[in-house]
Amino acid sequence: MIPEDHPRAESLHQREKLVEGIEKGIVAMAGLIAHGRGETFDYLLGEVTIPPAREAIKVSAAAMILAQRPVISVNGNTAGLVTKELVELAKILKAPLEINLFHRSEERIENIKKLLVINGADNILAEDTARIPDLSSERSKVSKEGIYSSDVVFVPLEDGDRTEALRKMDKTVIAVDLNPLSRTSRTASITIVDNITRTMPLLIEDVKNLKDTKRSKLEEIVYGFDNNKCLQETLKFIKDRLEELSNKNILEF
Ligand code: PTJ
Repeated sequence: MIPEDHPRAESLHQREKLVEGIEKGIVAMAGLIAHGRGETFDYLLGEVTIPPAREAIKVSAAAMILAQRPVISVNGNTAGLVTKELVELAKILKAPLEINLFHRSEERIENIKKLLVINGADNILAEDTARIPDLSSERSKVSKEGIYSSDVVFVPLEDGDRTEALRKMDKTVIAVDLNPLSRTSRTASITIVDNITRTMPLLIEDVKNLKDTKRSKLEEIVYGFDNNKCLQETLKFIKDRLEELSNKNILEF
């Protein structure tokens, strides 16, 4: 039991969800290591959604609304951390949830599918009916109706290889990654440098708010975005924050 008044209660809850996810055969063992890396970067951000990420979330919402065939890619960590939110986003966008695992196993795919169904999902893809070209990992196995023929793919906690391969297929790739230096962050079309647990509610809110906005206005939002600039601003935010903290008494952090 985590005491609610524990100063790091939220972070501990996330760890607990992932450990439970391992026990239920949803999260891969490597998912714990990936989460630990994410936590480190989250400390540098101050565990808040910083302005460049907030902008990238709004741009992502606009891009997903404009999409002809948006797809939400689900892996073990996202299924373990933000199940309900993934299902809600899929419903508002009328988009499929495609289970696509790096450490692929039929058993884990089935467990994730069941979890999504229990949480109300009615459009789940997990078939291995097409291949992403130029990608040797298990993640190249995708559904022909889903990721393969999508125009916009939402890929939280992704590996760089697939992001690059999806970009080569001319898709708009939206990544959520706490590490602004990862290859995923650098190769995605839109990178949200934020914790997936904070991003999902904001993304859902933005999709709801922008859903009835004119296409020309949404296009303006998307085409005005520069991912390189967004990552530069993120690094500058971290640099300025560390500089500010380095002049403070450590007990005031
Ligand atoms: O379930 P599977 O088999 O598909 O495997 C999922 C993982 C996450 C294990 C797999 O995709 C993987 O190994 O990913 P990587 O290459 O370690 O990349 C994960 C990235 O996500 C890292 O750059 C982390 O910093 C970042 N990350 C981890 N936790 C979070 C996060 N980003 C946002 N929110 C988080 N909670």
